[in-house]
Amino acid sequence: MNETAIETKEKIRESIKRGADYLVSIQEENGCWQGDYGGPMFLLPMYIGACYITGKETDPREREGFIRYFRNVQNNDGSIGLHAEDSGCMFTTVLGYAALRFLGVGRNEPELRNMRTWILSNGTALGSASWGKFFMSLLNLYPYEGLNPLLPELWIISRWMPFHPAKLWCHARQVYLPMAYLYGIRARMPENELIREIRNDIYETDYNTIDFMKHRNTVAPADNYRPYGALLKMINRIQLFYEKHHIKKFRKRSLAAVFDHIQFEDRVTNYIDIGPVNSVLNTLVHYFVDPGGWHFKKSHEALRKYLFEGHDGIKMNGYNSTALWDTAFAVQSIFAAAEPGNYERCLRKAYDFIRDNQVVDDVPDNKKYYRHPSRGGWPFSDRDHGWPITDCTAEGYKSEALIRGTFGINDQAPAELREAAIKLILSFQNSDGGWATYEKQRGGTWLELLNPSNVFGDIMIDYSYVECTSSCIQALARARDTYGGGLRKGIEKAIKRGARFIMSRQKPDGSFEGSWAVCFTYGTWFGVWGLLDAGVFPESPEIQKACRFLMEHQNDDGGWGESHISCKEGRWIGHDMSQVVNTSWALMTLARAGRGNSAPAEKAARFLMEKQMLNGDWPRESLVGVFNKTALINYENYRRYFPIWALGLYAHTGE
Ligand code: LAN
Repeated sequence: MNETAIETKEKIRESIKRGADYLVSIQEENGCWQGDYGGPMFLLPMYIGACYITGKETDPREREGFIRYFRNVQNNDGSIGLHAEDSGCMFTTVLGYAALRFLGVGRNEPELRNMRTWILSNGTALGSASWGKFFMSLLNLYPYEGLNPLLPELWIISRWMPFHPAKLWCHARQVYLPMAYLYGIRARMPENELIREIRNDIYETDYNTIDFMKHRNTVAPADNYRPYGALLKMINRIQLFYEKHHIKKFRKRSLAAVFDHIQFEDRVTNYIDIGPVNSVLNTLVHYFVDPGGWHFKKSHEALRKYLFEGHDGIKMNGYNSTALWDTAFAVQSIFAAAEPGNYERCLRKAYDFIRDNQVVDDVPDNKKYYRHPSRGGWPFSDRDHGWPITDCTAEGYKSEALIRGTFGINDQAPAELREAAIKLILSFQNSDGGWATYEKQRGGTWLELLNPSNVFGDIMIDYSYVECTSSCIQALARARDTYGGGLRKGIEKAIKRGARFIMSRQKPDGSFEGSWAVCFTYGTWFGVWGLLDAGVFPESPEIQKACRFLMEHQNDDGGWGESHISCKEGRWIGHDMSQVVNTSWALMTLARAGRGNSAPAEKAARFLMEKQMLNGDWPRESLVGVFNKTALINYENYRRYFPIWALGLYAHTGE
């Protein structure tokens, strides 16, 4: 080894140590890592709107934090985007405007003036995406006749109908559930002076003269990522006809069934609910049913768990936390990069957190409430939330196994629970060989034609994803040798089918499109690692092609950078700057695919080291998390563990 090579090795070791030390320093008392999960800009206005409707005062410090957040995220033209880095969106700008007024910001403050100008010059609140219109109806800023129906009756039709809610992606199902209830009872707050004033501000003409019926399908261009199709329009006309003539007895029964499902979801998630949107809406359901009641009180308390003070103000996070996901990756990065013995205390604590947050029971009556079994799974956040996810289960399993194996931990956690995790993963595999997120794919892909959200793509059913499939393969590959007999055979078969699914998703240019982060560097990382763990050789054409794709997109500075528009458009679109996280994924891929000694890998490692700050952290750059094609979300810790993971793999290449 020549002198510069030795020097570089030393530098990498030093950089990894600083990075790992920093990462360890921000581990929480209970052993987890977690961080800011803001980004989507429709959440905080919904929270503030819910407080306004229910008469819950916000405390002054919090109010300052909320206002600071909006000010930091607002665009120069006055608008607010669907997410923090997006250009203007009517849905979020109108709800943001109302929220700021509820918080007491004066009508004549410059940021509100700018917002009004933007709203009026972009087609007014009439063009808001459907969830915006729905929320405006609750706030009495938009009348119910201007909405397409959200029938509660759908919840009591035969389970075998191809559009039964049980077939939907659980997030869509759980959002449209309380919406159906609130629609069914036409829930809305009473009109008051401020509401009348806001109405005046967000429409061009007098509120009482607008024919809202005619605007059911009006969508501002900025909100129209998935335009209403002909089939959906026709179905909406049928629903409207039904709504006009609906039978009262039937409605009553439907509402009772819907309410039962809502209460179930609250009960099994400790009122946290699967996500922020249904958490807000379920809270409102309880308020309208019984404003002084226990359920409202518990719901509102749980809602506050979503609030988070970040660098830019106080926001509503996209989940109750990122704890399990962050902890699983932080652990794996430390293993890849450092001598685990040096971090034993930290890793043992992480182990306790992971073990204590595995889901140990199925929810009661799971079939009745359309829930897949849960026992053995891991959630994205914690056990209180309790909805297991395929890839979180896989990453939880992998990270737990690493720590347990290394330190010979022999605690109370029964081996049977680990086996349950593997069996659960097997039970989640789809017929196409891939894995979806929370459930197996249930409905047909045609249901996407009925996507009524305007702003999101791919929300109607749970699809197989390269990322989820790869994580599951990785966990199964790790578990394989532990078991014999039928289970082992099942694992082997599942891995093969999973690998075939991943191959089927490779694009002609060698890349894999990611769905849960930006975008092709993320997808390609998962695609390649999944194939490698399934036993595909690094020399195979699939892996070689994927590496070539990455190398073709490397920037001169050694880094990679992708714009979030890649996710919207499904093709590579470069960022104007290389990004630490994209670069880490690319380097992680190359290093494991046998390219760790290549010049591109070396340049990438240099790029990462140069970007590192003195305290061992890396600078905050563009948001990289994404969901449903259009919405960015912040993974605060990605820039902390992925670089050390990448540098670690790079440093150990050829050892
Ligand atoms: C998440 C968070 C975690 C994420 C990963 C585990 C990282 C991913 O690999 C699979 C998908 C999943 C589970 C995921 C799906 C979409 C979620 C739930 C979110 C991005 C967090 C918030 C988002 C949810 C849909 C937000 C509410 C908006 C709707 C359109 C319902």
